[in-house]
Amino acid sequence: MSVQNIFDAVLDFDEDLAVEGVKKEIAAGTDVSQILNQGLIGAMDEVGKRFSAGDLFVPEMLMAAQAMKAGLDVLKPHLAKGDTVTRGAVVIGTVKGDLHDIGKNLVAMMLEGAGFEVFDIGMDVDVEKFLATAQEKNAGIIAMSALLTTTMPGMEEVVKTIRAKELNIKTLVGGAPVTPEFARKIGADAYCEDAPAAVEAARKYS
Ligand code: B1M
Repeated sequence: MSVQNIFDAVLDFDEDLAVEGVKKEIAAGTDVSQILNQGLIGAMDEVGKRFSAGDLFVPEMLMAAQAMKAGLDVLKPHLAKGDTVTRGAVVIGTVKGDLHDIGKNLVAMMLEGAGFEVFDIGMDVDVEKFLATAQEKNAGIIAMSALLTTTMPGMEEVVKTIRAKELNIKTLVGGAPVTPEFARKIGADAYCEDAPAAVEAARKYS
């Protein structure tokens, strides 16, 4: 076993092997930040690249993210402050009235896999909950998902409230009906077509 095996396990979508690999490396005394950054995060970076290149599709990306998450759960208790890349905190949710969460969950897992501290506040999230959580968790980024044309205005409400309160929080928006034009029109900081794009945008603002 080596950190490379963990990387390979994630890319093979093998949850059990990813968990086994992380356990073995911890037992062998391998630097936990190496397990995290080269094994788990490195693999998710590669998954993002392959998805963007059209070599991987959503179901595979979900399976890889699940393998990464299983490995990360084993590693988490061993992570001391300073081991993580700590790219910053992100609050993510599906906007008010919207109960679609598959894409949002995928984005959350990819962000976590990229080293962000992710606070997933679920579906049907109103503006107050987005802002209260971001302030409580000291998150610089709010990521919003909408799958219904009727719920997209919820994104604008969040962006407007952030502006009105002059808060230093960046807004990322995504979801099937969301377009770059809509994101621009409501004044969101970034439109994210898919999960790797969300990771890229979050990196830009962290
Ligand atoms: Co619904 N649904 N649904 N649905 N559903 C759609 C969205 C719809 C397009 C189907 C259709 O009619 N063709 C349509 C919306 C039409 C519209 O408004 N334009 C629709 C409808 C109408 C409805 C109901 C109103 C149906 C009804 O009850 N009459 C109802 C609404 C409930 C509600 O939300 N209040 C409803 C209910 C449901 C289910 C509960 C049955 C289920 C959701 C289960 C769940 O999520 N837990 C469901 C599903 C599964 C779908 C479809 C089939 C699939 C959505 C999905 O998960 N895609 C969908 C049709 C479709 O999209 N083909 C449909 C896979 C997922 C990985 O992709 O979410 O696009 P996606 O995420 C992508 C990107 O968009 C992006 O990254 C992801 C990965 O690449 N992304 C982000 C997403 N969020 C992001 C956030 C970011 C960044 C990127 O943050 C920065």
